[in-house]
Amino acid sequence: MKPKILIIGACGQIGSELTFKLRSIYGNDNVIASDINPANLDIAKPGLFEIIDAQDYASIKACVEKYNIDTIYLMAAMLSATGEKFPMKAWDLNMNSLFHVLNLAKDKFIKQVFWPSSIAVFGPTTPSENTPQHTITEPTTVYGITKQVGERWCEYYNQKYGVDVRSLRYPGIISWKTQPGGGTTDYAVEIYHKAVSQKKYDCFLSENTKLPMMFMDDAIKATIDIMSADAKAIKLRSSYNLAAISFTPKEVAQSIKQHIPDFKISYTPDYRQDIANSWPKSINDAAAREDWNWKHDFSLQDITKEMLFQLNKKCN
Ligand code: AKB
Repeated sequence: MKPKILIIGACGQIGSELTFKLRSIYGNDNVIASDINPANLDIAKPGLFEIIDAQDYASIKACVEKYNIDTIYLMAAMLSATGEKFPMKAWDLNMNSLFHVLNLAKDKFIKQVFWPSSIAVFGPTTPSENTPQHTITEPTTVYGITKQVGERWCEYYNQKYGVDVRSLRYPGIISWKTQPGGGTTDYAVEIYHKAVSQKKYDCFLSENTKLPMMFMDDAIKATIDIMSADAKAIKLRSSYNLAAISFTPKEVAQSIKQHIPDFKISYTPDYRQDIANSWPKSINDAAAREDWNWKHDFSLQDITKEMLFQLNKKCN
């Protein structure tokens, strides 16, 4: 039986590509895209689209009933950099939306939930290389706090109420179709756009800031794999560490120079440097690899080649 899916925040960086992929697997009629902003409607076309504010329980529930939804992917969130500017808004959006969806599952309106966590659950006291699944999580950003607390609530709803919730700690995600917004890892997308349009980029992180990263295709594969895995295989109901590669701004600039030799990079670190400094450099995702056979495909070289190819095609 095919799931009947609602994606909340379907027009964001990950939501837009997830919508496209899920529709290609389950059909346009089985995947309802929703977003708070009607101006984003085009991103979700062709297919069913609803305007939903992730903080409005009544409108999520009405949509679930209208389409007999059994699965929700909650992709709406305020990310790390914007969250530092609007701490209470980040808290309200990230927590209220999670509770709405978990409560719909607890009350048996839906059967399954996907909720993204992040490497932002970690903080300066976490071991920063090969960060283990179970370790110190003392985040110093509001976004990280919402993700850390959210993980606890996911596990709680699973253990107390049997909610089938699944979650991944995404690293920085690199994509060419939709730009990210408000994150600390956004530089790793901007750099490719600027390389193609201006052959230069002023990076808001310093040259040796190493962070865990992943190509969008790998992130979508991981999301769909964890959601379609046998429930018994999903042993962690908080959130799984998920890794692909790690690199610094200098390393990504070098990989771009192999294709655009006159590309120039400069560095003007801003408030996002402190956030990046508090996050791990690399992640140990052995649990995901063991429990549901996670495996990434894209190296930095593969990502650079694909990003430059696709962005050049878009520009011409
Ligand atoms: C951010 O930079 O805030 C996000 C994340 C790592 O969760 N991309």
